[in-house]
Amino acid sequence: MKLLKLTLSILTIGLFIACGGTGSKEESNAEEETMTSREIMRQEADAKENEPKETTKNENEESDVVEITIEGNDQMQFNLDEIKVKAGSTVKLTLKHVGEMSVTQMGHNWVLLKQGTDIMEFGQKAATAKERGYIPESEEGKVIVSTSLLGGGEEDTIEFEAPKKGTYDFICSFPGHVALMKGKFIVE
Ligand SMILES: [Cu+2]
Repeated sequence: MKLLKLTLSILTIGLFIACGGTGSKEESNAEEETMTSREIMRQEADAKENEPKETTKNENEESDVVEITIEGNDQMQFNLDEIKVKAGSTVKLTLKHVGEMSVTQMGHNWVLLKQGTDIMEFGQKAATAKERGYIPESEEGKVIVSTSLLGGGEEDTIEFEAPKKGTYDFICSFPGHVALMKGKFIVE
């Protein structure tokens, strides 16, 4: 390809010289510069052609993202008691506190727990960890992922890889809420 362009350049210069006349040398130089800048433009265009392919690949990867919105209200309830996702997907979960009560009265979080965790026991220990958003340090190993603790009107979005196939518990770990605010997170 380069050889062809070089040949074309030489031919062009040759043509100008053959045409003769005053200022032909300057013109041929100008033409040569044009060829060079064209070549650069061509290379840039080639580089751009490769970009959309990468974008397409990214779009395919992004199609595995599952967006979930779960709400918590002033009546100490989640609006979902079951969430199903496919194994291998990326979960983008938003917790919305749709109530009006403050975070100290009616705080909500969404905590996904590892299999085999006793949710009532977790809830009891969580109640003592106010300064840590009710995720006690001693129980951190049992948490797959959690949102921040929210008051009325607030929301938080977290993104995580779905754990391996199976059924998991999710809860709100605010004191006293686990009894009502809980559900199953199913990876299939
Ligand atoms: Cu709650």
